[in-house]
Amino acid sequence: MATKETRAHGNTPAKDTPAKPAAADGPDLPGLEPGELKELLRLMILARRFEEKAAESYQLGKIGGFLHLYIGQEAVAAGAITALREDDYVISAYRDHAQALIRGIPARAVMAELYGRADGCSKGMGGSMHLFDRSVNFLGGHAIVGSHLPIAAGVGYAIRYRGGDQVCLCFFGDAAVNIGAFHEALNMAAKWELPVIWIIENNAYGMGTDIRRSAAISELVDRACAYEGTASTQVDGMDVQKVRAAVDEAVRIAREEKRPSLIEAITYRFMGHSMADPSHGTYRAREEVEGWREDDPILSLSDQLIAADVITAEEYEEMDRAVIEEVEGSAEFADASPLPDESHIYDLVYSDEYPHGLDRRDSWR
Ligand SMILES: Cc1ncc(C[n+]2csc(CCOP(=O)(O)OP(=O)(O)O)c2C)c(N)n1
Ligand SMILES: [Mg+2]
Repeated sequence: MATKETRAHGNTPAKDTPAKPAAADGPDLPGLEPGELKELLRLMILARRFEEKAAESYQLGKIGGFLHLYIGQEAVAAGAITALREDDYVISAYRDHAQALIRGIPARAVMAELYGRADGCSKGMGGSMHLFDRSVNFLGGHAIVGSHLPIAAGVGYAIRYRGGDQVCLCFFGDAAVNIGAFHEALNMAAKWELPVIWIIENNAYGMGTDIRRSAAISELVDRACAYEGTASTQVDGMDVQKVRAAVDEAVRIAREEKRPSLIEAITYRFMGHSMADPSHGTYRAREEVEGWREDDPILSLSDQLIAADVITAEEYEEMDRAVIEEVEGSAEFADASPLPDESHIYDLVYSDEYPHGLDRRDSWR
């Protein structure tokens, strides 16, 4: 059963919990302005309310395919993405709704994508796992575990090749650290000194498998030691300010020292692996989930901000109401959006122009 005791960074033996790192391990809190703290809170509420609506729409049969909710993990995306500049890049695995919203894809474009509609950010052809929007440098949404890590290294290489100082923030789950592409990507990023920030969202499970049953290492962050020059830190992923502090520092390292970082955020998903999976009762106990729910990142921050007079309880409720309105509007928008035209089904699969005078191999169509 999970407890939530803290653990120090290092080679501590595996415990029977996905435990949280000690506060003293991370950098100091970032000292954010009240406006920035409120915005962090609003972004996490947006992600939460959006996914609650998406779950409802899924149950009504309006969303097909898989739907992986991020509920519980919001502090990781909010803390990390707000540390970036507009010209930086974000790339993610399939649990990508919060990252897309926080990066700035409008809720209605994300919801329409979940509904498979033409006004979705991927024109209704990608769905939940393939959100994409070049205008905000959000490069997906990738369904194959670990597949986007080499792409992130490629983005880092392109930044360096062009002499820029942007960074690429790459999110992935704990199970991805056992995939070959993880090692290939971290190796090249270290060797070529690429400005990539790798973020392991350690929610303790890959589908129904406890990470301690599949990883031959107890602290996932220690994987970084195999790739010299890669900075590394483990952070409490239920605390948005700590995540922000860790990513602020990684961004500095990427821009100034031109080095990659590996951050392990210890977090937890409150829902099942996907909508097809119960939240507890099979591979994890109800008490474990309830224990982590006590650390809800949204309630923790709102309590803290109300206690510190940064926000009043009324302002918090008003913020929540405004977000719910936005989310409801996004579902109405998605409902009204048309299905993509079938004639465009191959448009985004193959390039229209093949290099070197080659014929399109799909010319039989
Ligand atoms: C290469 C590959 N193998 C298997 C799968 C099936 N699969 C989908 S999600 C998943 C678990 C991944 O867990 P983790 O990386 O911890 O991410 P989380 O779902 O916890 O966010 C697996 C095995 C896949 N998508 N890709
Ligand atoms: Mg996981």
